[in-house]
Amino acid sequence: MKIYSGENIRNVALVGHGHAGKTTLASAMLYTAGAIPRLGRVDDGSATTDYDDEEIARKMSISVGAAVVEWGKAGVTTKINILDTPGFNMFVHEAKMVLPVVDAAIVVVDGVAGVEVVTQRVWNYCEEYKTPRLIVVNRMDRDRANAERVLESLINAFGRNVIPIELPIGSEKSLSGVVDLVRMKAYTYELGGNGKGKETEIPANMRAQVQESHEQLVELVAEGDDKLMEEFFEKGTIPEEDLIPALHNAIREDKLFPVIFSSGLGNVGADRVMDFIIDYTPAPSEHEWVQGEAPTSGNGDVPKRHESDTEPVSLYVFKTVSDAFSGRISYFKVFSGVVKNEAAMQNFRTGTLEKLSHISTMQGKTAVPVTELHAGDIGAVAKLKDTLTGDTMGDKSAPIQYPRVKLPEPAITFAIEPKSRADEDKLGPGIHKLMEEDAMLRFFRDPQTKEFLIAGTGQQHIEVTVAKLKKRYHTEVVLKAPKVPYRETIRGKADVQGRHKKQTGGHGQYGDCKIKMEPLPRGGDFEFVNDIFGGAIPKNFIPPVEKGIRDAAARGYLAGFPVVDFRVTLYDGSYHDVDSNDLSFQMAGRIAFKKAMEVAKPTLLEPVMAVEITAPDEFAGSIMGDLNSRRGRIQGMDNKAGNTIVKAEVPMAEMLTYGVDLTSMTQGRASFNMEMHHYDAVPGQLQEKIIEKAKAERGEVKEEEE
Ligand SMILES: Nc1nc2c(ncn2[C@@H]2O[C@H](COP(=O)(O)OP(=O)(O)OP(=O)(O)O)[C@@H](O)[C@H]2O)c(=O)[nH]1
Ligand SMILES: [Mg+2]
Repeated sequence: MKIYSGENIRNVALVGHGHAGKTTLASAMLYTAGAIPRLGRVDDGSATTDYDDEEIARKMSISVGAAVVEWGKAGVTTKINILDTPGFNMFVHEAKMVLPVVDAAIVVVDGVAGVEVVTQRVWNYCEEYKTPRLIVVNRMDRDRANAERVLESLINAFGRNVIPIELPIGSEKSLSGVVDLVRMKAYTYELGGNGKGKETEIPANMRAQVQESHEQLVELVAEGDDKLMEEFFEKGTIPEEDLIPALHNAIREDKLFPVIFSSGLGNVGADRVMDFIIDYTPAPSEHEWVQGEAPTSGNGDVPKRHESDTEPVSLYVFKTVSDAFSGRISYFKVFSGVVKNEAAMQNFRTGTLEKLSHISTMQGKTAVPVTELHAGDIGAVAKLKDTLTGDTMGDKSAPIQYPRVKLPEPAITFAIEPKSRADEDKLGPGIHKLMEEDAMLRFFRDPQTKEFLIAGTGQQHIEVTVAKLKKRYHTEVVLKAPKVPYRETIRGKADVQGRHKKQTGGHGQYGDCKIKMEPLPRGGDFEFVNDIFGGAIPKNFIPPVEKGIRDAAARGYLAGFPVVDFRVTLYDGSYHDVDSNDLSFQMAGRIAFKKAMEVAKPTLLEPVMAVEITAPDEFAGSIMGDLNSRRGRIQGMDNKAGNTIVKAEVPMAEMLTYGVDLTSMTQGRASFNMEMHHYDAVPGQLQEKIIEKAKAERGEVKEEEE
């Protein structure tokens, strides 16, 4: 592969709703540019960017795939790095994770469905990152594909700055090409052909419409620019050589969002997508600078870099793959300087010096070796020692950390059990490898039940993880019902004495404490107040009392869940010169805690989730009704472009299978986001049931005698 520098590089992310055809469009670009010998298909597992076993099995993208084309235009070859992102709602955070490294997002929309739930979601991500957008209305060859209707849904959702710069010629099975509204030329294709458009005359029956659309475009572009406006008024039009740079600037500044049309599978218009990327999306060298996350030196200045070869070298790792054979592969963006093969660089998080042996450009799963990568380019390297996604590396003398992408907390938790002893040994290491490549995966042990827990974005996410564990690490597991992390607390007060006394030949044991217990507000956790005067308990025995209480609280009172949000005040006690020791006072603390719980009106708390559901308006009623039956509290409703957005707070216990239920209720046309919000008391009539169930589950773990 040739070496490219800033002005001849473009980095784009294909983003959008699941099934819009992003992966297929990537294949069409690769095939048309001659990077692959035939157009790879998602349906037979041959698409370049969906190469993982799970992606092939499920016929959908699960993580970001990288590909590259070298596309010649007007005698100059440009390297376009394409990052193909998943559109399924449980994996769409992958799209957010690459926005900081691309110069533009190609928002792919289905020619039949128009704007869908995830289209809106990725659009919001782009707003957050101020990512320039080019909209591709794809699958225009499908039955019922309709350019006009889709344009309307786009303008409805994203405003009147959405403007077509192409119109399709024909539609459905008779889709035969596109008209370029900037250059006023037509390009025709053979459906399923080599993808190279043939320049022809604009069809006579389209001329009036094309002229009108051209004028609308010119007017909108001129609107943002006084000089162009004058020119437009004088001449009634703007010449191509002024229009293209003006459009380029408006797109870079997020003032305009141009729309073009294609069929990835039919290979119509993919060449135009590449032309438009080169003409209209900014080159890395055009960005003013890239800012670091926080100061790295004592003077408090936040470091920043131009995306230029002459700056100190720095790169940002945006993706990690744990390959069972080649080990860890780190995908990175060079934000400044030139990265040479074999270079040594410092990881600014760990301080480790890493050697970048064999840098490459990724073509799907294939690493294409390169000798160097310049500022603005994207590449990959294998076998870094301890560099993870989100890390920044570079020249030791010029530290910087680029901002990491913020993601929500996982929404669903399962208990995970190894099938055999051998599986048990492999489980931890296997999952930890998977966590390196999957930012939304969590793995931990329940301190109460000692069970292994696995958390992720939803049921399918966890299922994919289980399948990867089996395939890559030959580890088999059983998933069990997700656990709700209940807590216990008190509603009343107590004033009790805890005395531990034992006389068994030789040294005895003696500890005695008096405590008051009272509730704290939610989130208050635990407070211990020492109110001992005059040495009723010697100083060194006070921490043991606290420890005894903490230990007992962690093991719960009602049903074995940790007790939280309470204050204990130790105010009196007594001791024995010979028999008192740490252990005796710990025991006294435990006894006092139990006695206090008996009278302080213990109760259960449950986690409540903040949920945001987006669905076509027609489902609003059934979604609200369903949330009511789940003890949900509606916090608000909003309407946007034919979608209803419902915000609610719902107990976690009622949401364990929500992803599956919502999918069947709406035929997969809704999406939701869920985050832990707060703890709230469990209604009285439910408490008994939960306590009984928890006790039954813990049956074999008998409390040790005290
Ligand atoms: N008719 C038609 N079908 C297409 C076109 N592009 C893709 N498809 C089909 O639509 C389905 C989804 O295509 P993908 O390329 O996997 O869509 P995607 O946007 O990558 O989907 P996710 O990875 O799940 O987000 C596949 O069955 C494709 O063969 C197209 O232009 N026309
Ligand atoms: Mg895909």
